Amino acid sequence: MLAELVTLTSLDEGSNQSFKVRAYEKAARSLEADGRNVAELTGTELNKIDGVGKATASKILELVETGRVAKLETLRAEYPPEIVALSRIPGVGPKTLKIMRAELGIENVDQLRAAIADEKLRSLPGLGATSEAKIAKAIDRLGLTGKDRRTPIADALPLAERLVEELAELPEVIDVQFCGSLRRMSETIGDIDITVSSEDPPAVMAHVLAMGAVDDVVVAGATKTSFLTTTGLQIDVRVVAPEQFGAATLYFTGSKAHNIELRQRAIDRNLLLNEYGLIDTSDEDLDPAERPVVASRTEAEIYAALEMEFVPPPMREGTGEVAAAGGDGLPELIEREHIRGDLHYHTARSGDGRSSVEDMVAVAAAQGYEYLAITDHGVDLAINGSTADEMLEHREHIAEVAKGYPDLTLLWGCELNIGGTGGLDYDADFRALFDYTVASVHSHYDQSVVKQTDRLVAAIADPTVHSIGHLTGRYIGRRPGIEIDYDVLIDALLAYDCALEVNGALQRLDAASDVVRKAVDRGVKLVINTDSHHVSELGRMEYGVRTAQRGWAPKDLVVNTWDRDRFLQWVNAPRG
Ligand code: DGT
Ligand code: CA
Ligand code: CA
Ligand code: ZN
Repeated sequence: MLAELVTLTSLDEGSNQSFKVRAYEKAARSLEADGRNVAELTGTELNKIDGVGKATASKILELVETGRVAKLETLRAEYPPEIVALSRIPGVGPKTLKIMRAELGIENVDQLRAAIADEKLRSLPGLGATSEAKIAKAIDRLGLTGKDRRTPIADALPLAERLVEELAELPEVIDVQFCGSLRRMSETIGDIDITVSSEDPPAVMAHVLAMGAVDDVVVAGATKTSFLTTTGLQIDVRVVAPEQFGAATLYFTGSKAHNIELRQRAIDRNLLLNEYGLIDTSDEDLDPAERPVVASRTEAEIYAALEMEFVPPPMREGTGEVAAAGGDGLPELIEREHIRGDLHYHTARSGDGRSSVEDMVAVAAAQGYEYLAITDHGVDLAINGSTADEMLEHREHIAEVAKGYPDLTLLWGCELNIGGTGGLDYDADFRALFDYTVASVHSHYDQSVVKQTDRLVAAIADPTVHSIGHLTGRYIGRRPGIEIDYDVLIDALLAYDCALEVNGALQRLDAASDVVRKAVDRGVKLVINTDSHHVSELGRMEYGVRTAQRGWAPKDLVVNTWDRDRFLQWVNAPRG
């Protein structure tokens, strides 16, 4: 609720820095840090939380008591999903959007495109031909056209996980799985597909219609319900019989290309594959309803019956995985349980870090990690970075905390900032003191491919750099990130034995899976990290692993699957 208020109030006030917007943001953080169940707090208790004002507290009470918030409803009516989508286009801030709406009547992406084509945007106050061209390019790169509007995975996956959890608790539900592009870990999602197995579909459907996420119902059938959330995202829920669950999840996970190849493989074996099962069609005299079902209960049984290895969902894109799984075999793929440490990890030492060293190390140790690199921001990152003296003090602090964890190797690291032309923080001698570094881009997103590639190569070639973090600096669906010549990049990573990060933050998933696959083909080392800034963010490791799977990453190329000795040998090897 608060996140939505932040978005819509920014649009309403024409600024994301207004007093109200910042108050909502601050309240959201305070409530998260507080940790108690917000729905169980009284008004007095809410007011007592530092950072939660009266107005916010009363909205929370209103939501808990009535399930709605009047102010939010008013804002939603005024700023429908199409307008919110417009505001996510780089270059279209809340202020610009307000002017575009008032002066040109632009209410959606198609109308914005038309205005750009007519060169009308450049005549608005504060805009010009350059910003017009920049917005046009951003629209193209983000694929934001008309009904193809897609939702960033960061907005869809947490919601799907919550819905699946809620459905799993129903006594009538035997099994439940989100499928479709979301299960394949696509970066953007058209709609969410949820498959439920139950003997009592009407009971499940009745519950679905009563769920809090439902805004508008599109289809309310006996075994399928489609609805829209308040943000305009469509969710399809289908209920199937328990013995058909595997066939249904396989079908609805797709991709379409993967399914087509599987069906062909079935036909070659006198079998028929559909959403109900894998069926033996060899006896042509049998009535179709009587044909024997070879497999249908689990996906694993179906793959086995097709004489294939199980294909992990992120790989199911019809790009060679069916041939590999049915032939020479898939690579020994990275799995979450192979991960032995996190190597991009912030603490309150960073301006944007929100948990103490003690707390961050405690949750990492609870994951069973063998090693951990604490990589707070270097001095060049305005506001968030630390001076050399602060970093030296931080080293003592980390060493002190390390005494409590004899089985965990704590590395004093740094997230170096790659400057516009490839420069890094501090001087080379100081950088060399760090046990481990990750270097990443946080600014200068609008340079040419050549300049961006050069700056990355300069960082990779630096002897104090172990890895490159969140490669492009993108925020999926919001900021495209830098453009890179990948062949040159990969050559440099190989030449300097530098690892490429797969950042598990859902807004980033950077390097992207297609880049990971290119790197893997050439044998580039990878590292999968959470880039955590708070104790609640360790679950990102799972998303990073799934993104790496989507890029066909084998376990052995991922340096943070290596045992401590092998890992430290790589870290301490001379480079540059
Ligand atoms: P999305 O929602 O656009 O991000 O992408 P998907 O892959 O989730 O596609 P969606 O929601 O239209 O359908 C879910 C899955 O259902 C899809 O991945 C495969 C399966 N499916 C849907 N339509 C067809 C079809 O015409 N043929 C085949 N073979 N499979 C289909
Ligand atoms: Ca879908
Ligand atoms: Ca669908
Ligand atoms: Zn960073």
